[in-house]
Order: sequence, then structure tokens, then C-alpha cells
Amino acid sequence: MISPRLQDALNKQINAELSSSYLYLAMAAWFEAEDLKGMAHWMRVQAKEENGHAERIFDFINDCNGRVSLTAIEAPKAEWKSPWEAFEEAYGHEQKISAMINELMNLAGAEKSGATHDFLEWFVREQVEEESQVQLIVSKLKLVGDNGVGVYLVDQELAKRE
Ligand code: OFO
Repeated sequence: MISPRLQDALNKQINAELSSSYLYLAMAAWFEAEDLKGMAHWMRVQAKEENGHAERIFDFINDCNGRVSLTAIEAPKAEWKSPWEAFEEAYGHEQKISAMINELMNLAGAEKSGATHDFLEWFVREQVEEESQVQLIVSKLKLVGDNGVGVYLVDQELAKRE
């Protein structure tokens, strides 16, 4: 059983996770168009992960006998000036998602829902990992700048993501 306020906030988080997935899929499409296949692959994997995050919340709401409600997802942008700009945006986006998860944690505490608090702990850990991974890619891209060989090497590295 979850309170209506928590249910509403969790449904908003489903939308945020699906919006993240859509954003990363848009980035994958742009990387494909730029022939940066490794980066496109990395973003496709990320988009799938975000979809999985939405489904985790979907399942949790149902497990609590709540009601899932899906809302519209805004169209993401389609162009970036450089791989660095795209990953920098992804990093900023993940920071916003982390802040949303923290807000949800606070709400779970305020609504005295130990189950939701416990459920969200996985997301807190996941966000630490995601922010750290994306930040490392941003640093590498910043380091290589406009150097084509450098961008090529980062692209090769990102192709290895499982
Ligand atoms: Fe990358 O954000 Fe989900 O949780």
C-alpha cells in the first residue's frame, strides 16, 4: 500500500526514466548519423537501462497494489554540436535524475513508507554509478577535444560496453 502522494511521485519518476530512455535513444540516432558507432552503441545500452528503471518502478507500484499511470513523453532534441556536448548533457541529465530520486527518498520518509525507501536505495546506488561513468566519458572527451584520433579511440572504447 502506498499513499496517493507517493504513487503520484513514483508515476512521475516512470515518466522521467522513460524520458531519459528517449533522450539517450535520440543521442544514439545522432551518433549513428555521425558514424560514431561505439558511442551510438553505448547510448542504446543506456536507453535500454533507463527503460528497465521505468519497469522496476512500474512493478513496484503494482506490487503495492497501486495504480500505474503513464503520461506523455516530450520529444527530445535531435542535434548536438559534438560528442562532448552530448555526453555533457547526459551528465547534467543524470544529476537531475539523482536529485529527483533524493526527493522521492525524502517523500518516502515523510509518508513513513519504509518499503518505498528500501526500494529506492537501489536507485540511489545506481545513480552514483551512472554519474561516475558518464563523468569519466565527459573528462576523456574534454581531454581529446577536436582531435579526431582521440575521438576515434573513445568511440572504440565505448563500443565495448556490455
Ligand atoms: Fe540514468 O537514471 Fe535511471 O534512474
